[in-house]
Amino acid sequence: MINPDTTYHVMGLTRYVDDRDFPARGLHCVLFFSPVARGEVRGLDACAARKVPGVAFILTAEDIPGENQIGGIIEDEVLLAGDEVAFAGMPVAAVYAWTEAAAREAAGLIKIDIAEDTPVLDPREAWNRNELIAPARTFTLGDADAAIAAAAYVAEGRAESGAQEHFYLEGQACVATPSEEGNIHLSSATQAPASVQRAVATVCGLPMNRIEVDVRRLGGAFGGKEAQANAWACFAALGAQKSGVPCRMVLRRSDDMLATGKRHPYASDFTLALDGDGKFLAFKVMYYQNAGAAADLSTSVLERTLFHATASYYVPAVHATAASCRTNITPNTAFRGFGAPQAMFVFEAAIREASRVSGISAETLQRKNLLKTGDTFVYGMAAENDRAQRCWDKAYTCYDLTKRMRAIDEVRKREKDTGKASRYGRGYALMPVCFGISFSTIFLNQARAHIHVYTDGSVGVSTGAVEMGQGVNHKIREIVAESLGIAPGQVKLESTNTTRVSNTSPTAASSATDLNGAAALMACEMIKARLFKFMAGEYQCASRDFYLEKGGLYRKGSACGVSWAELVGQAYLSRVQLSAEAHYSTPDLHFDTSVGKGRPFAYHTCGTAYFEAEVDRLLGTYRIEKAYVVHDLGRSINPLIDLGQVEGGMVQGIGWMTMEEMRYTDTGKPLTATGGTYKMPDIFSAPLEMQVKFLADDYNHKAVKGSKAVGEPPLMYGIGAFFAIKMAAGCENAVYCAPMTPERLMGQLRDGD
Ligand code: MTE
Ligand code: QUE
Ligand code: MOS
Repeated sequence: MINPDTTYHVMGLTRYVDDRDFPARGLHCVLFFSPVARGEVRGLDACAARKVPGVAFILTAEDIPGENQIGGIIEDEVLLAGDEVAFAGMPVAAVYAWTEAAAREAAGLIKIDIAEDTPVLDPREAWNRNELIAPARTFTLGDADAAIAAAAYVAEGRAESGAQEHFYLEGQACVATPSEEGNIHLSSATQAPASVQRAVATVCGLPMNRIEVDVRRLGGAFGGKEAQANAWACFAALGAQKSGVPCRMVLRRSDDMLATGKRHPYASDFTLALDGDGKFLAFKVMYYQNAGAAADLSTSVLERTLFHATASYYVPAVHATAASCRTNITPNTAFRGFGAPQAMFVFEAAIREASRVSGISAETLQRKNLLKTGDTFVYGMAAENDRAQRCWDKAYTCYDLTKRMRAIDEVRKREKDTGKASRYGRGYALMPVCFGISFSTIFLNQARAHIHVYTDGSVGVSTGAVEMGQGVNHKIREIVAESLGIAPGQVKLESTNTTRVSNTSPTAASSATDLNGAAALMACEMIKARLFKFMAGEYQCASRDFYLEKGGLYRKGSACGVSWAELVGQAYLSRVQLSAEAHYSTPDLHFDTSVGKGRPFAYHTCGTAYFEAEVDRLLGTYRIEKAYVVHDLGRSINPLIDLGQVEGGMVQGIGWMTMEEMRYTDTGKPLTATGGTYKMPDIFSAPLEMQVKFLADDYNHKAVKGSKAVGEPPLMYGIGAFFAIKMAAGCENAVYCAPMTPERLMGQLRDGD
């Protein structure tokens, strides 16, 4: 079943926010950003800028009619800087002009006088100065210190992972159109229309019912448009509100990369204790999260880090502490995996360190401690099945892993014995993933769907889900089509619109199909119940005897000779309601933040990846040769879409671990905030051979139609690439610093000489 969206993308017919015609009588907004990472603003000179022909007006903090506040979880983020700047790239003034070129020219003429302060860039330094977004949090299980004291082996070390730019192909964008009554319609590239609605209402000083946010689709988001689409929508709305004409705010790539947050870099200290057989006894960890200059979603990201502290393994005693540290870089934000990848990297580093200390191979330690049914996580929930182990074992049999690894081991041993290392080295790594599905913020686990059946039998579906390339629209289309027994082509997925479906959660946490698909299915059931009741009256029989299939009505195994369109037409003439709205909320979720225990996830998505890498030890360059995956998807709604998610997520994870690097000067100015200086993974950096197999025959009772969420978990497979490269290079040291760029690898290879 081919996703029709894909066809439009390939043909170049898909229209994103900035592809629609924008009226000549409309304003373009370009921002003036702080050139300095930290300091006090002494003066702003916009005289020359105002004189540029075509400039309509320039707004600064004091011109905001509502509140100058866009913080979501914590109200600590201003839209426009006032007396202080907190990161290079912080918006200071918004220029509105009749052409984008005029606005950009004017923004370039603005002068700012800042008393520069020394920025804090390192999260450990922020911690030492007690510059925190919120108090540190600790999750515990058992007595970690006692277990460490009694252990046969204790591995201690540090691990660091870097930032990651979302690099959605469609940049941040919003077009705001005012109406004569002072209402504002926004066409926004956001994962969170309700959040844009709330932010715009706050900044414009209007009630939420006057703001309509519409989202057709996004050209990629990956978490980067979850909280951070709000600011740009606010700038467009402010322009429209003040001028009464449409206003367009589209960030060019370099402004987007300068001003938007990335994946949070983390620095961590870990201790992993084992018994003589390699069973994990205790894990102690401290995470220093580089939150940037404002909270954004950092505290929620941090919580997901704590939830995934022990990754896919059972550890009976855990002490995990985490702090969101305030630094002078862009506020970091959601990125596929939402804090879990950072935690899993630390744990995998701890396993390699434990392997060095104990002499037991990493994959022996991994398999020995992999989660099995009944094992408790640090948050008190127990593993409900053995699918983590089944994926691991299936990877071994499907891909003949033992043989592959022994072949590489033999070469390595020969090199060691003879003392002659060849220029090219090979290595491998296994990477299991177990990712909790649901928003850990319980109230967000809700969704609504609104379905209209039109009198010709065609169907329109509105939900809170935002299509960003992950295929949620097509999955919901298939759910609805199957429920109504009609062809997917008869089902239209409407834009995501706050006026049609309100108070929606962001499309995030991999849960859009789980939540919105379930709501859509419920709405279908409501309409079907009414249709069957109506037909039961006509046929003088029980409504439960009916079902819909192949475009028609069936009763007790035989066709009634009434097509779907005829059924709908008759029901309409008899005044049967043909629309329904349903609300779904994930059952049985609870979490007590005061003790850090509960059931925050409906279920877990698991799998195992195996990587082989080859390193050129002279140049420090490498290739990921093989990536073999066994992934548990329950009963997939659309295996082709899910395969795309697994492959795409994994390659994105490999990029994060191996090549993507954000660098700053000592004064906090980004050095890599352009497409030309930031190295992105591309088709040449994808594994030369990629195979993905699904764990068959597993109906997941915790999600719609037995499926499992797929969006984020595969990204974490990419962590395996780091360790495969490390092994291939022969760098058996205690340095666990990602990304493993060729420069860094070359440095390590030279130091080893
Ligand atoms: N896939 C594509 N093509 N583009 C995206 O932006 N975002 C990812 C993932 N897959 C993304 C993607 C992220 S971060 C999430 S949370 C999920 O999709 C969100 O969609 P879902 O809940 O429908 O899986
Ligand atoms: C996973 C997620 C999110 C999350 C929790 C998860 C997420 C998100 C939020 C969130 C939390 C509090 C808020 C809010 C959003 O929590 O994406 O607006 O007030 O946005 O476990 O992906
Ligand atoms: Mo995804 S990081 O939850 O948008």
